[in-house]
Amino acid sequence: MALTLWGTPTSPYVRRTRVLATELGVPFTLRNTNDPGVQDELVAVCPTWKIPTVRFDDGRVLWDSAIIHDVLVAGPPGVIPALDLDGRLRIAAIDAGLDAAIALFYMKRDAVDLGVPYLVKQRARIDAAMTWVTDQVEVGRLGQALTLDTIALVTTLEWFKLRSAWPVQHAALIGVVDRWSGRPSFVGTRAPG
Ligand SMILES: N[C@@H](CCC(=O)N[C@@H](CS)C(=O)NCC(=O)O)C(=O)O
Repeated sequence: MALTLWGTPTSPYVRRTRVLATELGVPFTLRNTNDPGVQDELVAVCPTWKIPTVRFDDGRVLWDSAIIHDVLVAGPPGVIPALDLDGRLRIAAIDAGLDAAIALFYMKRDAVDLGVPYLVKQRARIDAAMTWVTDQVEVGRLGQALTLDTIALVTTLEWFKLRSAWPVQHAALIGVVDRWSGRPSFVGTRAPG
C-alpha cells in the first residue's frame, strides 16, 4: 500500500494522517496544495476541497481524516487499534475545538471582526470542547497510549501553539505533548516554523 496525500506541511488534520502512515510504515507522497497547480489536483479529485485527501495505489480516492484512518488501521493488525465509540467521541470533541480554531484563525488573518456573537460562540466552543478533552486526559482515558485520539490531540495542541490559536496551559495537556512530541513520527511531521 502507498498513498498520494494532498495536504500542507502545517495542516493539523493532514499531520494526523502523516503520523499514522509513518507509524504503520505506509509510504506516502505529500502533494503540497500550497504549491502552484496542486490545489487544482485536489479540486479535481475531492468535492469538499479539504485536506487530507488521499489516493491509494489501487486508484481509490478518500477524503476526511477519520475515514482515511479507518482504512489505514484496518491494514497491519494491532499496531494502532481501530477506535471504539468513546474514542470516536473524543476525536469529535477535539475536532469541534480544532474546526472552530481553524475558522477563527483564517478569519483573523482576513481582518474579520471576531466580536460578533456567532464568532464569540466559536471561541467559547473551543474552551468547552477542550475542557472536556482535558478531563478525559486527567482521568486517564486519553493521551496514555498511541491511539488515533491521542494522535489527534497531540497534533491539535501543537497546531494551537504554532498558530497561537488557543492557550495550551493545563498541566495535563502539556504532559501529553511532552510525552509524545519527541517520537519520530511526530518529530518528522512537525510544521516548519
Ligand atoms: N473533517 C475533516 C477536516 C479537514 C479540514 O478542515 N482541513 C482543513 C485544513 S487543516 C481544510 O482543508 N480547509 C480547507 C479550507 O479552509 O478551505 C477531516 O477530518 O479531514
